[in-house]
Amino acid sequence: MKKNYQFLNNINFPSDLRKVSENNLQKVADEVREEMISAVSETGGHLGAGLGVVELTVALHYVFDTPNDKLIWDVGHQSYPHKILTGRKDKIRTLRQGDGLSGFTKRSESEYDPFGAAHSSTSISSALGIAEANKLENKSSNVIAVIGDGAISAGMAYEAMNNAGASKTKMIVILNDNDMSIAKPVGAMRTYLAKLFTGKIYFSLRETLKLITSAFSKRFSAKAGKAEDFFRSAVTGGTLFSSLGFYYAGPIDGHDLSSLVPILKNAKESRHEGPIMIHIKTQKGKGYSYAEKANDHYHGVSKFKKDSKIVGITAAMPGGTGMDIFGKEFPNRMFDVGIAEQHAVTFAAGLATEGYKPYAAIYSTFLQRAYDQVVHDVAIQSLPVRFAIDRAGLVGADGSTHAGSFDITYLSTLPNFVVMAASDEAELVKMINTSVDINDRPSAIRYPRGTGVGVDLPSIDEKIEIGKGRVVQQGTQVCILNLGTRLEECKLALEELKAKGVSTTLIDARFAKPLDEELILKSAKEHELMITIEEGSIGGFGSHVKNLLAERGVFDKGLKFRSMTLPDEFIEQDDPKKMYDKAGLNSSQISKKIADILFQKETIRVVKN
Ligand SMILES: Cc1ncc(C[n+]2csc(CCOP(=O)(O)OP(=O)(O)O)c2C)c(N)n1
Repeated sequence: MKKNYQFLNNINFPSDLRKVSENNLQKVADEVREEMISAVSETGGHLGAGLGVVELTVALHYVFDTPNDKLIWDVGHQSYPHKILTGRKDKIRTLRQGDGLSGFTKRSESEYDPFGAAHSSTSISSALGIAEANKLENKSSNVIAVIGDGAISAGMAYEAMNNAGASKTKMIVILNDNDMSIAKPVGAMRTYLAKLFTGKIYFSLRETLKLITSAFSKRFSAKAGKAEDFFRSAVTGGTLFSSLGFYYAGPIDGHDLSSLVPILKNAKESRHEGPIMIHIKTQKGKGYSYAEKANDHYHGVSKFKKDSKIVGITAAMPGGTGMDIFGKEFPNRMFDVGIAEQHAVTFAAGLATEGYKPYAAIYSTFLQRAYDQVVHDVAIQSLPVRFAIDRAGLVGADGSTHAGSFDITYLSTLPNFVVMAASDEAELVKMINTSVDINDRPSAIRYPRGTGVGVDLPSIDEKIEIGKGRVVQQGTQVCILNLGTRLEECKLALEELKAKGVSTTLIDARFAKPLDEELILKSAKEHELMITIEEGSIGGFGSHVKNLLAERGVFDKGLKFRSMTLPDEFIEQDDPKKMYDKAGLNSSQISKKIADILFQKETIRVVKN
């Protein structure tokens, strides 16, 4: 820590926090907020979400016996104050850096993170699992899930509430309602929560508190029977959650520790058998004027302008995917469906059946959640949904949970799919132009995070032939078959190899599916060594090429062949270049691998299991 704090200096763990008198908790919260702003100004990361839950974090650790009581943060992007209070304040300036703290919750990082996250809407399911395990073990510890109004819009949260509501298992869900997601949250749930908020009770807190307090007590419940139910819904609203089987209380001011602490104590001491939901209202970015005001920033280029059948779909990431720009121009043709990737895909499939040309812009990592929808609703029916797959490959500070490692593998294995990977921004434009005309089957274009290499962009009419790669440079000895943006590294490797007297062909494969069989087989015949390179896991492009060559008997004739993929491990957050170094996919590693094979420095290692 950079500063001397009156309270925070002496607080390393929640057990220290619990020694502070209740009157001083706001001062602790103020110090946590100050420390968090100062740390994030150095490290970058999610500022607004954490600032909104500072008081909640203090109250939760004050009231509950963490880590025995299990506290689960949905997504985990708001967990920086939690990290400060749970033994990690001295490392808080390493957030999202190589070897530093993760920007999300992580089991391996702390016993105060009982369930890791980064993708949204998993907290209620995991909390219920832990609560059921406690019940089986006759443990009385508490389980608390904190979920935002954005994250609760996802199907998985409802699946969990449906299950929890029907069970007689005690768990506490805190609904953190700040009327914000990354962008504005969307959908009927948002309207519903707003209605609860505008109900008369929010400002008559004392009264509400009294009623909730009595409603939680066994004595009151036993006596009051139906009257209790009546009071609860009359005063606190929340009929939807009540109907799902939750004991609903709120909304209450999530920045007011004098209401948070007693409500949480009540919930903790309640003998209520079944899930409890406490709905709090907070302000995202609280205490930092820039973050309070900050809107999602814009990036990306939209080229889908001419064709009125083109529609855009995003799952709560309009800014991150660039769909906001399309949406500004064509508001009735852009759909933000909320954090609901599964729904987004099947919704796009529905649009496709009616002759529309849906572009579902979803990060590679988040599309994982919708795999059955991709297979069952899109691929099997061969519907022309276009997947714009952002954040392909390693992503840097967000680490392994956000890496786009698997899409080549999970999409290229599906019949009917066209799978493209852009090697630079000009190629990306051509691929998007090409995809407009793919009307009989699904297609996907993957591209990484970040800026392009600075090449001129082609016109909107420039297209490529499906299943055709391009030769970037012709050589004689080695053939590099590259898929995606490692192309620049391959070009550097080429120079390094040239210096060693190796003549290399470089191919931009463009397609993982369908493969350019003609070019690949011809090149296999003409070179001594073929090597594939991709920013994806094992089982992707390289495997398909290998399979083709094996089936056509090319190896029988003695071709040397290797694949360079991401390694079979999850790579932790770091600077992207360093991550690719760890993955062994930078230029010097490519040229070394090739030279070692050609000059026979590789030995065959046999590993005993
Ligand atoms: C499956 C999935 N899709 C998208 C995201 C990207 N994402 C991270 S945080 C977030 C918004 C969460 O909103 P909310 O739950 O209201 O929390 P807040 O940030 O407002 O505290 C989104 C969409 C994600 N983490 N997981």
